[in-house]
Amino acid sequence: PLARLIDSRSQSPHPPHHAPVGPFIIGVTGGSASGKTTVCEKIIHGLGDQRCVLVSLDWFYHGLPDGVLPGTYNFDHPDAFDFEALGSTLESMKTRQPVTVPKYDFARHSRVEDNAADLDAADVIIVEGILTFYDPLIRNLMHMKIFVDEDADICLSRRITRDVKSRGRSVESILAQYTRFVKPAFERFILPTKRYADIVVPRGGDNLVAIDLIIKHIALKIRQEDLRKVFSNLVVMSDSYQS
Ligand code: UZR
Ligand code: MG
Repeated sequence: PLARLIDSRSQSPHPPHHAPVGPFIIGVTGGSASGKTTVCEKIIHGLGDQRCVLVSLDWFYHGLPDGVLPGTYNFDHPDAFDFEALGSTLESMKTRQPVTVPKYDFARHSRVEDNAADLDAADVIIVEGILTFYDPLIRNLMHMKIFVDEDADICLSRRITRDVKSRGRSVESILAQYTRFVKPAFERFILPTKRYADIVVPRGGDNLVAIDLIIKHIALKIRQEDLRKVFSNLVVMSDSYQS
């Protein structure tokens, strides 16, 4: 039995140290205007910016189909998003390749291809949006999942202020869209994905304790990977020395 114990211990549960190390992928979701973007910005700021990149699900809207009026199209339904494009973007980023991502214009309800942006390889990737936990393939790429939980009245009042100021909306159109699409879709598609969360953050960007804990955890993971890289380089060096 002792021999078996030693034997099973010598079989490392980790992949061989020569294997390339992928970035740490974090998913952040929650209702519209729940504070997702703020939580992400605070995490990135806390990590010291350079090694972290934010990918927004908003960039992957298909956009308003031709001939459809903005007030009649459901932007909160999973079909409104190009999950396939997001998935292949993340797959490339996983292997540390630089990628080009589309940008989205909320005032025109369309992608602005000419305005596409390049993202460099990063150690930490944060994927943020209302339905980032919805697609199983994308969800399974994530190492840590955060659900930002905020009361509906706070989300709505924040959304009115934000969308009037920076997305070119009228209060009437925001309220009409809210009752027709945003609230039902939250209950039907977003809230059920809360069960996939590792961490639920109430009070969004104001919850500095939760944000601090998250930052510390990510920083620890990055440090572990750094050590693993140093270690595997040493092993490669000593391998080549022996041969
Ligand atoms: P966040 N949205 C628009 O209003 N117009 C568009 O062209 C595309 C999206 C809204 C969308 C959703 N819904 O609730 C919100 N509506 O953007 C998601 N109605 O963005 O997570 O930043 O709130
Ligand atoms: Mg946002």
